[in-house]
Amino acid sequence: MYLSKNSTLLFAFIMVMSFNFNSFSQKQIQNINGRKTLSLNGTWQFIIDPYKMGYLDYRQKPFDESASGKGGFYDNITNPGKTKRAEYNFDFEPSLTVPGDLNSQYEKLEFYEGVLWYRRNFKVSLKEDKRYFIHFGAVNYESHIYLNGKKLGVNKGGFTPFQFEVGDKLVEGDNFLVVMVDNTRKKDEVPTINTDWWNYGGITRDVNLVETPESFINDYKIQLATNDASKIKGYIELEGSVGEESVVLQIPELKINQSYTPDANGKVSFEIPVKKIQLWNPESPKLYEVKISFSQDAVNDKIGFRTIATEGKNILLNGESIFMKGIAMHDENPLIGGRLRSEGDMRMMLNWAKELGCNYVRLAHYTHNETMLRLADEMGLLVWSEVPVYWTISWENKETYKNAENQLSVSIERDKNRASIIIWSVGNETPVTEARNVFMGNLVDKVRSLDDTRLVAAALEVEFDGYTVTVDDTLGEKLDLASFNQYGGWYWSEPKELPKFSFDIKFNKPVVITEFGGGALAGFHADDDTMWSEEYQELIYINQLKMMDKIDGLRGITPWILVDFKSPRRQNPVYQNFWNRKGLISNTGVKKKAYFILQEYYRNKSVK
Ligand code: GCB
Repeated sequence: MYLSKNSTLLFAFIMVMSFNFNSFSQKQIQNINGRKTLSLNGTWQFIIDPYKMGYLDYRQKPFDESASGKGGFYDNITNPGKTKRAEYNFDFEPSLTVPGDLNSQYEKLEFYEGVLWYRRNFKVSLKEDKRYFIHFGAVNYESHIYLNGKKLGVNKGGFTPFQFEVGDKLVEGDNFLVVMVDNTRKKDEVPTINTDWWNYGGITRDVNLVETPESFINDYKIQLATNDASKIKGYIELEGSVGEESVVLQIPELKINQSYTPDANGKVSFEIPVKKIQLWNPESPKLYEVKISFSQDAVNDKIGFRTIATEGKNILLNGESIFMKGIAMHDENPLIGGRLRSEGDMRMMLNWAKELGCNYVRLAHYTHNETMLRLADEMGLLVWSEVPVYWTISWENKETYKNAENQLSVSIERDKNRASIIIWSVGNETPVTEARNVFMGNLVDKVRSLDDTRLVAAALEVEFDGYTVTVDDTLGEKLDLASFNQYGGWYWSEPKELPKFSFDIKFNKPVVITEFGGGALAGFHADDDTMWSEEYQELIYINQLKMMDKIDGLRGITPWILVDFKSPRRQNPVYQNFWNRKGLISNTGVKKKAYFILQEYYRNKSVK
């Protein structure tokens, strides 16, 4: 085929656009850990590239947008050995452990925000009748993926999974996977440049090579019908050509064993009446073994069944009003100052929450690891799940919206079978403007179109006038909860003034306080008038809890926050040293005085 210069450029352009498109919209395989996988976790060589020389030529033009898609440094990295003038060589470079952010693994990377290349060699033995996918649990923030020197695509968004089908690019025996990751903060991205958490970059979650049959079970949703415990409702989607075969759904303990014939698109939808079902709840988090199969493929899952709804000022879990004893947390292991890496790390966090007396956690401010949600299912913790629409997003920018919507949709797609998740949050502390109302209002509509079995909320802000705190953000009208952050005793007023405050909440909805708290350095003791002392934080908790108990319709709280967490905004050299000290537990695992105040409150608080 002859290509003119223009058509070559056009071709290159289409290739680049299609990379973006692919990674932004490719449907995820449900339940990756239930599939046949080769883990690509472990040791990856890395090259720091602060000038992005592996990607941009000396005129700042991306090599992969040039007509040939080739260039010296780029080739050296993505396809080593192809050029003589080698200024990069993975073989002699140190390594990073995957999963794990890059900042916590080397001192010189602690503050790094920029481009870094990863490489991992692996061996496969290919089977004729199989399909192969490379699946990333999350890479922060923008990543370009290359397999054996060929570009698979680009992904944006640091907390959600993505995948590529790679059968045509894998070779028998030795293969190598290269990832360019860039965690540079940018104004129009999600999140934007300004956050109060560490911008941990890199391949932070699992990488897997997934092997499936030619036709396979791609996706399924198996949950109770909306607020109706008398039937299980859902769908199964097959990928590939399946013809007239039947798909079998089994939940042995419920004596469910149903066969369905998929429609022309490989989809079956069902509603199955159930009588004696043990509903999932925090006291008894019953999970049922679920098996889906057809002639070529089978997958198992553990799924809990519960309903969630609101009625006036009540939150009804399985039809009964509940008080949610919660705590907020980041996806960070305080003991290393880095992202949570293993199931053990995640259990430590959730065990701390259980010990505090919680039945509920707010997983702030972005999508957490899938394993975290599976543990919450198993341990009996209700979950608030959020997307990083945080503070000042570029509300007017259409690409920013698309990106936020994509992160939200992928998160719902991944976690829709988790009984623990009862609330999808579309953002945190966003300033009220017309453009923001449209942006976030559209996100609310999007959630409702994808999942009508859960509540939709956002952490709103309050206004205060004298001793009155008002909640009347118009976005609240579209939400299921009157949910907001308030920092009485810390950012406004002194802890001892708290008893004078009262709330004016304009919505007849359940009130959920998504944040309150204050900072304390563990081990620093003084009187309760001295900021940063454990006693000051303790008084905030004593007075906040008394104040909030007077709120009509208070149905849950998630104080900020379970453990101290790293933040570049928190620089006080005596008390903070780059840690936000609002934790009830320190970064060395020491429980502060306020921890025991909240624990006592939860012990005495009825869940009804
Ligand atoms: C907030 C934010 C949270 C911050 C916290 C603080 O309102 O939602 O991300 O870390 O305040 O410590 O100021």
